[in-house]
Amino acid sequence: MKAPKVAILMGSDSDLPVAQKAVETLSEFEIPCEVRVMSAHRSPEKVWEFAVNARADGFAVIIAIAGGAAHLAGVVSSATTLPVIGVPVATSVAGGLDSLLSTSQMPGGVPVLTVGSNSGGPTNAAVAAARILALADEHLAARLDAYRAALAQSVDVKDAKIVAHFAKPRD
Ligand code: RP5
Repeated sequence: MKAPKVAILMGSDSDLPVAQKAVETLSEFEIPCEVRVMSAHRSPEKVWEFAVNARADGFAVIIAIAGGAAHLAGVVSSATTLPVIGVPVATSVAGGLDSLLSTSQMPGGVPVLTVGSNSGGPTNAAVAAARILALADEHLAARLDAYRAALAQSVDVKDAKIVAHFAKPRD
């Protein structure tokens, strides 16, 4: 059986810097992904066709990245039963509040699991996708344990530096 893939959909190629972070995190976990551009407004037929066929095409999780009137994740979720993770792209409107609300405020029964529009958003989308896949993959679950331990260690390193800094004798 082929490894399940994660789809990373962007509403526009201007979302690429955000998508790139999700791609990097997925590759840390060696999770195969496919990155595509399709727009809920500019190419709705393409979005629908992709979402309707996504499960049969071997995708297990869909990450949808869009900004402004960010309806991509919601439209995808309406056409599939796969888990859909929405990444709102930061905009000039209150830091991306438009994207956040239009991604997250879905009607009951059509979920979009929404991450933040901050720099951690795309990373968290990828880690969340890894956690979903790890439900049926012990090796991936072990990688997630190691990832979590590495996060804690990175905080310890920062803590040690700060402690050393303030322990210096002052003039
Ligand atoms: C959304 O509109 C895209 O996801 C992007 O975040 C935003 C702007 O798109 P472009 O005008 O840069 O193509 O659909």
